[in-house]
Amino acid sequence: MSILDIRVLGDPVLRKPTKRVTEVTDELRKLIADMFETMYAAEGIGLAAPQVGRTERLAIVDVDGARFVLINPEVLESDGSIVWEEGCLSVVDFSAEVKRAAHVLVRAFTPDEREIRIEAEGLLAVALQHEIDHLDGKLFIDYLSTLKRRAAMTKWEKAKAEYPGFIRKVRAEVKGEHHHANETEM
Ligand code: K1U
Ligand code: ZN
Repeated sequence: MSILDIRVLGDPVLRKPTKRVTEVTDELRKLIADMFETMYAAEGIGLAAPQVGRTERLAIVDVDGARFVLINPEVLESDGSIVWEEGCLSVVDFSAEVKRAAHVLVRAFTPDEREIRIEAEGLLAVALQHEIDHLDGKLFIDYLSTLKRRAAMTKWEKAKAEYPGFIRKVRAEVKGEHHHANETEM
């Protein structure tokens, strides 16, 4: 398995609608395994294919051990509203409150091509909506007021120099590792 580079705000791939998956190939299974490794290394609870530069309608989530691979997911039903402080692995060092549906019913396919329906509330509902938005080229900052969005973009203008080519490198976390000043990083 490999840790993939994460694409950050400004990369056009994050704004492209994705293409439905028509066949689960070995290459797609490898992508799913790599996405899990990347998500865990980045300490996320979800990851969508465009975030690793891909155009398939595919995302993964793991909220408190509720782990799902979502192939061609769609929200079938939604109701109520909930406000949650969201972050995004592609919008580094920024979080904001977003209003979403409180309950969702999501339909998706698994890698063994079974149809699943996920009824969710709380953080799982928020994460599912966040990931499905990624597959439609939408980011959580799109929901912010003009003022808050401008503040986010101003912060990002300064930070983006750290991500040449809109690429965020994710390092594997090594257990028991300590960082010391003047130590050479390999
Ligand atoms: O798609 C992504 O960018 C992943 C994103 C999903 C998400 C988190 C919180 C609310 C909505 C969607 C993240 O995992 S960001 C990491 C993070 O902020 C977080 C990690 C653990 C618990 C809660 C949030
Ligand atoms: Zn995100």
